[in-house]
Amino acid sequence: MREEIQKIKEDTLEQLTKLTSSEELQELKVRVMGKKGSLTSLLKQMGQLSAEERPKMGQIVNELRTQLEDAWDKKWREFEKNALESRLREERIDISLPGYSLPQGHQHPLSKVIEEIEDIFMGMGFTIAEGPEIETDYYNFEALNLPKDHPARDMQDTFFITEDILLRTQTSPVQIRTMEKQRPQLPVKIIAPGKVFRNDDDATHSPMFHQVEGLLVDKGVRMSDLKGLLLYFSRQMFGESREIRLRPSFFPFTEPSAEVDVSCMLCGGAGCRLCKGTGWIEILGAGMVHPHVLEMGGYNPKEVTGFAFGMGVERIAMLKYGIEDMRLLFDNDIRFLEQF
Ligand code: 2NL
Repeated sequence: MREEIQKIKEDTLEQLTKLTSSEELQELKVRVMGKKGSLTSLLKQMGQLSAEERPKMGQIVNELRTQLEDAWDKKWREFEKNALESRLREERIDISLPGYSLPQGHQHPLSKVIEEIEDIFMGMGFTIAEGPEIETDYYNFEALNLPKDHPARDMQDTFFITEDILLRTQTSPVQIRTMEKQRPQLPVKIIAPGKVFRNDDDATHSPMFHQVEGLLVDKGVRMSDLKGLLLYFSRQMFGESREIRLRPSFFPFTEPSAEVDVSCMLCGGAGCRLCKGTGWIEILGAGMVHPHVLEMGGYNPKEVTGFAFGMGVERIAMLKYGIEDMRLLFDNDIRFLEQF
């Protein structure tokens, strides 16, 4: 029996060196220690041994068992290690290889101009207000001092959805809504950027365009505050050496009202094709908020005053980037857009 044990040991250790996979190792274990394994059947014969041989043999078999178990544990770890290493080798990534470069997009020139305007006014403590593009007659006209029979309500220009619901023709309704919401708090200091809609469409008009309006309501706000703010804005937007001038004008929602020109950014005021020889370019409309409009917003015109202004973003973008045809801003031609 001792010889048989010795043989099992030698055979097993010998076969162990020839194994190439953990599956083969598992098979070998079954062949030796499984139910019908060589060592198992040997153990079954132990009953035939004499009482004094039995414990000795038991000890030998146990030692062998421990020895074999250690051996294949070692082999098992070796296979695991090899498997891991070959996986690491196969899945290796060359991180020094440059990635595929994707074409980089960027903001639309109109978005850039809107953000630039927002940044300038936020720098002066204004917050940004937004509101619906579909409005009621009340917020778009009535509250802005344009009653139903008012001649400045050009019905041809407004997209009506029903008799009372329309696409906003300016962003002023946002400002009325903001006043309503935050009264009686002071100051109201907001800009309202966004899409507006008018029913005309030709080389110089688009049915959808963008506006930024501004509103400041507080105690003691004066026309000179408006003028100083617009001069600062013009210089930030078009260059430090710009000057502005205000020409008397009319808007139903401001009194007095003015149209604001900036000295020509192309010729500096000498006169050129862009400013049509005048040296000045109109950039926005503004004025002191009409007392009736303050009232509609929930403020007492005897206690507070305010100024407001409005500008067309497409026009500002065209002036800033020297774009001659507004339709280019809406065509989405990549050859045009790439230039910004
Ligand atoms: C222009 C002129 C302007 C306003 C917009 C305004 C808003 C409120 C009250 C008073 Cl809530 N006024 N907005 C004032 C003056 C001019 O826009 O030519 N825009 C392109």
